[in-house]
Amino acid sequence: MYFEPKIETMAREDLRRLQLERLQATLTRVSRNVPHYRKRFAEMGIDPDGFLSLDDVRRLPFTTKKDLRDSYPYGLFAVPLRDVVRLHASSGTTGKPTVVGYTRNDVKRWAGLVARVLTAGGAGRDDVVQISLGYGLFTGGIGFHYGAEAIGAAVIPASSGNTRRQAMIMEDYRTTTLVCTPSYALHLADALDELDINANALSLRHGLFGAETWTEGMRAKIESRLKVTATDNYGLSEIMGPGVAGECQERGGMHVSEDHFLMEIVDPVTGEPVAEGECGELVLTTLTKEAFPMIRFRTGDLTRIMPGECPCGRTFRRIGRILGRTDDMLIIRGTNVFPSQIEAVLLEVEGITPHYQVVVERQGALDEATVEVEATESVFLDRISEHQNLVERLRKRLASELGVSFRVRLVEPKSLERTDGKVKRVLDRREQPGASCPG
Ligand code: DLL
Repeated sequence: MYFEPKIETMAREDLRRLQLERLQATLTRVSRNVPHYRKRFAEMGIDPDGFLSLDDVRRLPFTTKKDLRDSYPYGLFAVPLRDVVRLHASSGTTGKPTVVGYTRNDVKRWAGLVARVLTAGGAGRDDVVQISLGYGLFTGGIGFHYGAEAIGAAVIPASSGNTRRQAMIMEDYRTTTLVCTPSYALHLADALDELDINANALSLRHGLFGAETWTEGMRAKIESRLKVTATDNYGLSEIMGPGVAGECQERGGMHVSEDHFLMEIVDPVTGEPVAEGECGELVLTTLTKEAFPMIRFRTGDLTRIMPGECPCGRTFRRIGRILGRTDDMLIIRGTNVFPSQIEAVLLEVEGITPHYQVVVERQGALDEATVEVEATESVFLDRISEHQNLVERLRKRLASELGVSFRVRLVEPKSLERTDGKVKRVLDRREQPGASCPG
């Protein structure tokens, strides 16, 4: 099922033509209306009318989080505030968050793009969609809400938190589609167990998850505990919010709505394009945004373009699972480690949850990394000697599988700090390390 069949299956050459037209219009607009881009284009001798091929995008300057922070709050807006109908902000765990704006047209297009990923994820007008993502400045809740209304589903704006109540709602309202972060999906599964609600007796069929990194192991766990097909969904507030890319039922990567976003994968260090299919940093240019257009935004997210065509018939290319963030890769005593590799190990050990955080510090000349992981309720109530056994087992397992010795600390269930439902995976208290892809 497609939300917009003609567009989602359009021929690649038609798509490229459309992208070029839209890129030209965007460049003209930003050079006219956004002083930051006008200045950068002038410095680099870029004439927006001289763009005749999509490959020319490489001549354009990158936009970084620093550019956004320097323009806080409204400096990069391309329309006057009177044309803005909505403001959101990035979660911004460090420093000032980023404020993003939407015109009436932007809000409408956004709903359409989220409607596409919801449809791809299996939802339709007969569904009861429970949105258990935070409503507020975070784009997750409201973003999915408008998309779910656009497909005509019955929407439950549950927001995040009050998990036991959510589990009851899920049973009583006969929710068929759940939208939340993957870690919250597991919390909901725990709450169902606590309430003695059998997932088999629920009406759940599909789950759309995203907003944080997760692994195939976590997908398998969610699918078996909640009895859903679990699809991955990607987006970021700087570009729009959810709806930038989402998996279809094939679950082989997330289709990027390329008619609205131009994607590149670059080497995070040199900024040069990587070879076809290789992992690198995702860079996005918006092609239709009115209030907050972005030129070559460095997302910081590491992924790759999946090879081949998708059997679902969509012609939009797919990106693979987000493998980590350029700023989350750890180099512990010379070995590169990504949080997702740690998560894969945690999933195999009984008594702990996959909710964790890695704290890295420099002790003298050496790096010390501590994995803080939330224990399950029952383990947390156990005797201290049991904790020590578990910590020791986990430490050995991490050392043998990742080649790095971590300290391990068990913490109380649900105690790691969450922003918009997401745990910040890495707290690096050293100077910032460089970044590259895993493996
Ligand atoms: O997290 C938007 C969103 C909401 C996407 C709900 C999907 C579902 P931000 O708060 O601006 O926006 O955070 C964006 O979250 O740069 C990634 O690092 C991470 N992220 C988003 N989706 C995924 C995903 C929303 N599917 C940042 N897998 C991005 C891994 C993700 N990381």
